[in-house]
Amino acid sequence: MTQLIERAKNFKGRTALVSHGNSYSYRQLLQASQNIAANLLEGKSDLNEARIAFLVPPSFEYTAIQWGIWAGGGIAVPLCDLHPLPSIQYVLEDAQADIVIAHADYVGFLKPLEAIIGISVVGLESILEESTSELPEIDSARRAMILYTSGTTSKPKGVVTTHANIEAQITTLVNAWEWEKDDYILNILPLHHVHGIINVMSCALWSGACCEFLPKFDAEKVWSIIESGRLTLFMAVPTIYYKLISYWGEVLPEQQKVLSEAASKLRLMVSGSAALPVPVLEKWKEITSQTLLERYGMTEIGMGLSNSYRGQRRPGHVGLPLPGVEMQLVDSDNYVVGENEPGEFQIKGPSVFKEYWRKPEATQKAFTEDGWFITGDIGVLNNGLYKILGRDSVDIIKSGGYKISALEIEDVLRKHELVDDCAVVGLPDEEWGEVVSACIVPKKEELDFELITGWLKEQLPAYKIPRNYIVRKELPRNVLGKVTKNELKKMF
Ligand code: MCA
Ligand code: AMP
Repeated sequence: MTQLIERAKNFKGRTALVSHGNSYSYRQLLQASQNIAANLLEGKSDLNEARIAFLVPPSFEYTAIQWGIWAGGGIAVPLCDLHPLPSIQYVLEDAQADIVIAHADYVGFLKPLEAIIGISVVGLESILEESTSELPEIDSARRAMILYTSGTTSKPKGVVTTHANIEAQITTLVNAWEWEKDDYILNILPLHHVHGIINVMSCALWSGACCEFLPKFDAEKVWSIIESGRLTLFMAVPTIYYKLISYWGEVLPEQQKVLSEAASKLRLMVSGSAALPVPVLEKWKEITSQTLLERYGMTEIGMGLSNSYRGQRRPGHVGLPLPGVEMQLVDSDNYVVGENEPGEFQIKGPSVFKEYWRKPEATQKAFTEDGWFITGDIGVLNNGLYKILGRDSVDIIKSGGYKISALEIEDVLRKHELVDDCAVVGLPDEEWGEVVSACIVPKKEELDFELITGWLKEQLPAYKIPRNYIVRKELPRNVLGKVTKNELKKMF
């Protein structure tokens, strides 16, 4: 049994999750996950790290499936409900998953994959049926989860974490942010990324606290839950704070007072996944009296740096390494830099992932010879706290907290019959952080962007679709023929 599941036995009578208006105790969660494990095992003694994918919106059932896979010895591969079929197919094939568990809303959507890639689509109801089985002993060094994240290659890579990695990612946050069993958090984030899975849901469950799911972000609903007074903690990406501020700006002054008062009562509000613009931090403080705690993390490492829970939270900074996280900043020759000198973050510690799934070369390239994970993020130590300055690659875009590979979008766009060539960049944006933008060299004079957008939506999730287009006869290139993306950004 993994530690996270084992600990739940201490909290059996407490509420673990609130989902679709129903409350579920830790006892119910344990029971449901044991049924699922037994149904997955089908008489076998261990799933032996079989990849079990699942397409289930954030809910009690989502968590029970994750725990059921872990209890049976499998590797959990959560899928994104915003992704079109080709993106899902890519993940299922790459992960070599044998089965995909689907919420009723997605069974029909996934069914064609049974014929295309030979996977079995299993309905949620059947996997939840009562069943019993002996459960295997799970060594914490075993693989537990694969999350797909974009990088400097076109296609997303599967980041493999072990149970020990996940436990380290959880415990460092539980300690640093002083989680306790009476905490109550709202999850509005997708559950195929670390932010929602670890920082929100798993930290709550580790602590015996309660996590309520709101499967789709909606500013009005979030404010009304804040107003109810039941939350003690809230965590989100900067875009969400921006949207909450916009909503607050539109309500009547009496209502603003009520919302502000309610938000001021939470014990902690955290921002991360992308740079928190200082004006957003300041406006949030003005309307809620809360100084957002900004932290820095990555799918491959969990959380690395954090401003202090009790001490200083400096705007525009991400604080110091969390307990258990070793961090160094190095120059391009891999020498550690001094204070005020920019360098690249490298991270070591028990929270750092095991490998990219079936990509030994990419895994090797991601670490230095002495075992530091190379993040690709550039930062500086400024007056005792770290600040993120940017990334080493223009091909990585952060929009709404999602990490997006420009190369992936370019590869898809080039397949369109009207596109001769293209280049994709992220343009700065107050609300989204960056917005995906494309320069197209057309095959013919006329380009219909609506048509291209519609076509792209069949291949890529909405957050990867370009919002701005320009058309040029050729792309700006340097003497080596490489597209000069910083030049290109100025052309928009
Ligand atoms: C959606 N829209 C966008 C974008 N996304 N426009 C520009 N750029 C975008 N990125 C448009 C839609 O097309 C639509 O337009 C309108 O916005 C509303 O779309 P919808 O999907 O309803 O948006 P939303 O639900 O309001 O989404 C905003 C969101 C979401 C809640 C901020 O992006 C989100 O959940 N982000 C969090 C992602 C996350 O968890 N990242 C963590 C990974 P129209 O109305 O015209 O059709 S990073 C991580 O885990 C590391 C470890 C870390 O450090 O945390
Ligand atoms: P992901 O690959 O989706 O896990 O995204 C990780 C990336 O998000 C990091 O490598 C950073 O570039 C970015 N990131 C996360 N937190 C912050 C932050 N507080 N400030 C700036 N960038 C951040």
